[in-house]
Amino acid sequence: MSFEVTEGARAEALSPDAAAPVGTEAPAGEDSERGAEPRPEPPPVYRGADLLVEVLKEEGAEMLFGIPGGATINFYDALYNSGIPHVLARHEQGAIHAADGYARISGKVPVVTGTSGPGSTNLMTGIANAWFDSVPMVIFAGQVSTSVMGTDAFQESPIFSMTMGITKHNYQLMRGEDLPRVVKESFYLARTGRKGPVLIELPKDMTSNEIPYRKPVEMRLRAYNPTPKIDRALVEKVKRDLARAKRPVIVAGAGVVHAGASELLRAFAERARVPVVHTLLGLGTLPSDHPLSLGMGGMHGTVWANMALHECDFLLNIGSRFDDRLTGALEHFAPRARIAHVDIDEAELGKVLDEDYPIHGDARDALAILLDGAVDPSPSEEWLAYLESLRREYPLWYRTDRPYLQPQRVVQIASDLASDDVIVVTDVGQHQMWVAQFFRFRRPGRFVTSGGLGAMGFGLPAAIGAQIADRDALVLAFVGDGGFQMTVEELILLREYDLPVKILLFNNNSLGMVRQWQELFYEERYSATLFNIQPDFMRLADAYGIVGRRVETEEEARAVLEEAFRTRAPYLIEFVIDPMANVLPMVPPGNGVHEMQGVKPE
Ligand SMILES: Cc1ncc(C[n+]2csc(CCOP(=O)(O)OP(=O)(O)O)c2C)c(N)n1
Repeated sequence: MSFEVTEGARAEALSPDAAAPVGTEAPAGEDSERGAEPRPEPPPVYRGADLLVEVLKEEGAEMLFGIPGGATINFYDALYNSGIPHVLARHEQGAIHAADGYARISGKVPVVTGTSGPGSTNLMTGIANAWFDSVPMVIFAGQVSTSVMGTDAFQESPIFSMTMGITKHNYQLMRGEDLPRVVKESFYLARTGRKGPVLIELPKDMTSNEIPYRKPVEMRLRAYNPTPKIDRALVEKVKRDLARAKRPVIVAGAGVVHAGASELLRAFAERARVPVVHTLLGLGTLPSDHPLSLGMGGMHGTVWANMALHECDFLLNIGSRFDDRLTGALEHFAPRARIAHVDIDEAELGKVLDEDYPIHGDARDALAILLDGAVDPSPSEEWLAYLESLRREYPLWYRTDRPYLQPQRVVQIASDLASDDVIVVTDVGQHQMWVAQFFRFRRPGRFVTSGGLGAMGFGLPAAIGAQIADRDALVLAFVGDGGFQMTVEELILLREYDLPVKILLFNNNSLGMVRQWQELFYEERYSATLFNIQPDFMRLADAYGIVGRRVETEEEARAVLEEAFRTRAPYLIEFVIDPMANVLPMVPPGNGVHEMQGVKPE
């Protein structure tokens, strides 16, 4: 049998209504034919794979990403008529990063599948990525049948133990009757409390065996409390003490985005007159041009954000986990401040710092209490004026003395031309930091980047997932020439699913971020960071059937971006940038955040 997939044909297939409903009528129970005494109805019996699909539908699973194989073939067979759309990636890493981008933009829980052995191990980076950045997803890792598990059977890998440290929870499904409960618990765990990836190891016989299905009773997970009751008195104390502080600052992290609390954050910051430092994943929680937004803090933060962290006398951290990229050397971090920390995950409290006000709870609940009643503005006008003076004296800058296209300028132009609904995705490296520094974020939850893990190869597939989640948005994928080549195979999905992602490829012919460290801290010993030979990216675009443009000047940059933004087609735009451009300012490793270098042009 052969079939043809026309361009964009699968885009339609991505709509949940496109396919026929699943035909999973349970076989009639044998007992029903005897018909004598009235007995309780026996539960319907399903093939495991059909039951799995049934439960996925009950959970509202709307999107699957993956690649099939022997261990998951029954599952895929059951999916055939299920109506649940499936994105066929070209590498499992691509599938899971796409699911990650989809989850961040849609707010839903995608499903990811990989077959046993290599299919599952290929998912590992994406699982760790979702874990670090608290992204919800349910992962089915195929496994060999229970009868041969532990014998090093073909394509067996110990995925359950391998993923123990990088999942919110994981299950090894060994009994068919547990399947519905385990799947339902997985969705529940993934989407509640601190969100995250939940993995189910799925031996092949779990999908081929017949399984009776009794609807699981209500979710009862001992020792799991996803909605902690916040300590109101403590939050009110924070409010009082913050109002008395002379140099207060708020740190806004991803927890604000996850809680959908950006509006509340903004209202509170404005009423209390407190400036806000953003973590990388907290960018956008206030618009970048809001007068109280200090931009990003930390290793590549702004001077005024970092000095605010260093000189504050009261620091209210909402939904950030005090990552070392934010804090710099801990002994210098906010040395004179009383510190309040709101986190949905109790394990984060006291993990890095001994906080004065550890508050276990949701960012939204905390901000609602802070906003309740009158909010006294803190006496911080002098403090705000001081930070403003730093902003004027040490603005973000880039070199203008070199005959090359400066990447920061490209980010600025793209930011200026973009519409407000823009979704910004990045890969990992220098370009990621240039975007964090120079892009003007307008709305919360529209910045998709690999924060905690820093996984190169994330950008392109995550942009694919983001565009699937919001088909009308302008999606920009900023990638470096190194990371782009790690998941470049997913380019074909742009055409297959009709996704008009604009890829902004920053070509500096190097693994730029590592090269920068070698330049600054290893006496310019460029060990294995310079690319001697590169593919022809324009021919690559051609091979994948998307528009390719090569750009070397600012004028070309503007013209090509204008063209790309008004065209509903995927673009690969290669910016040939200054190979020696660096991300500055920089807090050298081991320093406090106030000890930055490169704060001004030399
Ligand atoms: C999978 C992976 N391998 C290695 C690294 C280490 N690393 C961090 S940034 C970077 C360089 C990235 O180069 P490129 O993608 O070209 O982006 P640029 O820094 O030049 O913007 C490397 C190798 C990483 N973060 N992830």
